[in-house]
Amino acid sequence: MVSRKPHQFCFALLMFCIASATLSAQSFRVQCPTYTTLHPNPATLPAGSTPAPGGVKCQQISGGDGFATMADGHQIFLFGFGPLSGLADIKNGLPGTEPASIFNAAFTGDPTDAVSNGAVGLLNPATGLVNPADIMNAGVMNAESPAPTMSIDEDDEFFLTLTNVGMIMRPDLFEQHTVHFHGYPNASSFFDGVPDASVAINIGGSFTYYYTAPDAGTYFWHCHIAPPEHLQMGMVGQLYVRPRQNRVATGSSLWAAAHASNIAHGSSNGIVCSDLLCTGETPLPSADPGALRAAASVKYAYNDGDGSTAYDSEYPIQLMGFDPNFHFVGTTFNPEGFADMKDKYFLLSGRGYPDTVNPNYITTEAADGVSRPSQPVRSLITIDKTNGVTKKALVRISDLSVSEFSTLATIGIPMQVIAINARLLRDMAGKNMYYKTNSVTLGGGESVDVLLDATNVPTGTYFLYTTNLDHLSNDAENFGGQMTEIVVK
Ligand SMILES: [Cu+2]
Repeated sequence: MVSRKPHQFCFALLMFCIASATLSAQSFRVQCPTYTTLHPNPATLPAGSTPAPGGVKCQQISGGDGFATMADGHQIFLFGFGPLSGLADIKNGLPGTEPASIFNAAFTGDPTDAVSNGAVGLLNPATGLVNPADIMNAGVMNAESPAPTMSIDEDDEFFLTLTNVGMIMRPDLFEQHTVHFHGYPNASSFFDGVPDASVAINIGGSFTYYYTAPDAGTYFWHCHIAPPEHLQMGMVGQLYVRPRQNRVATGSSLWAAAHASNIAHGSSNGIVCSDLLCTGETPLPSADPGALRAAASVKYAYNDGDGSTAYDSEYPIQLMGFDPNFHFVGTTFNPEGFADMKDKYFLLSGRGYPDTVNPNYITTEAADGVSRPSQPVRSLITIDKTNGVTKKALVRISDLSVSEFSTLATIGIPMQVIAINARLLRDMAGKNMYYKTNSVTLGGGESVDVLLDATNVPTGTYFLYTTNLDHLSNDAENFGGQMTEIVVK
């Protein structure tokens, strides 16, 4: 553990004064409408019309700083994002994205206990007004690694509010932050988070990003202010969109669901799909539609039309790394050499082995003496052959490392690659181009979806690990880094 220094308390006090002054000049707000033009109140629809598929989802995050604990016990300073809604789900390692009804119910309790999923400090859902004191109490030093996970379903509208609470350990910095959905089919650059072409969020301000969800897939997100610095310092998170095919009823085909969706969006024959919510191609009808829904527990990675991306459980895993020297100078007011950056902690979703298989969230005591959830995402993969229908696990691998390429490999369980960079591997004739391998290599800004199929695999514990052997370490120590376990039972 790093000992806490008296000067840290002085910084904290100074930052609090600055933050208070800033707060009086600006305002925090959230935006999470229950109904929208695309998702109107069903009670107001003309008789006989079908409600639009999907719904309104919301999430609020803080942009600020915090600490995380590495597998060797070292505390590392973060510029990062923390949860201001969905706290209970995030503490359980899940996405913090909630339907409007839950988000608008407002948060109850102590943020460090994370017992409810409502929006912190929300005073009035109609006006979006929040209590700034609640936001600061919850948001200061609550940065997590990775940043809060987001997950939406195709046809959803997503309202994401970023609130910049300032970096209390670095009161000399007046850092803006943004949210950039990498590789995402955004309707407008305004919500793309690239500051040169859009807006950036100042300390004491909030901004609500708006997204539709046209294409299922595994994406990821990060801050786009001084990317080498803010990404290295921890402002990276996971994002995925679940396909329409999950909503297909047993015994019916995705074709029928797409048909109904198109009718609901104004098509007279149910085939033309030209609005915002239907930019993806409609899959061909399956030869055996009933097989698409073997059980209610089965989900799909993509709109495959043939059930080939079905799985029982999913595990988002983000490849990333920290350079402790860079983080040290980042908290000690020294200049950072971007070109000298070299990761020494190699992480799966903010943790090095054996922390990757820790079934609990990991907390870190910050400079104010309060322990907060710091690394909530577990990477222990479990495939239950007894109760599973498909006996497959979907691993959504994304890479947001700033300095390294990484290879992830398995022994004993082949990986079937079904998609790269949120695109199903399928040729123009509709044939699957999936392939089996025992390793995938990703650079920063790439994602791969793989299915682990345990059908013919004996029960036991297997490993998902990097074959970059220097990445199997926690800084100086051996036996750590980018590795996790796959339990087949
Ligand atoms: Cu940032």
